[in-house]
Amino acid sequence: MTPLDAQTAREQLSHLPAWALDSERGAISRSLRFANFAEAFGFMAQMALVSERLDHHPEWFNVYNRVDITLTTHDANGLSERDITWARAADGAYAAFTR
Ligand code: H2B
Repeated sequence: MTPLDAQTAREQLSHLPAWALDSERGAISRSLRFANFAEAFGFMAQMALVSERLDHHPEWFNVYNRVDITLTTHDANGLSERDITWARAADGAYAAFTR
């Protein structure tokens, strides 16, 4: 898989302002907060199905109502279009939850 070039990555990320870029690693990350554990885990269950559909999987950490997410494409050794697609889907899913 081909990684995004730096300019394309920056352009794509301008539409994902909540995500922070680690350009050294070629990864983006975002921390989400939910009302409680059930909501956090509901989000994760929803995004687990999306991950299977996209064949793209997050690095994530959950404690109670918090989900920390890092996206990178292991096959590209950096950021790819799939990370952008996943981040967009996550932003959409998260918008449906109340904090
Ligand atoms: N997820 C992520 N984040 N990066 C990958 O390179 C990747 C993946 N590769 N999910 C997929 C699965 C690959 O291992 C399978 C075989 O398609």
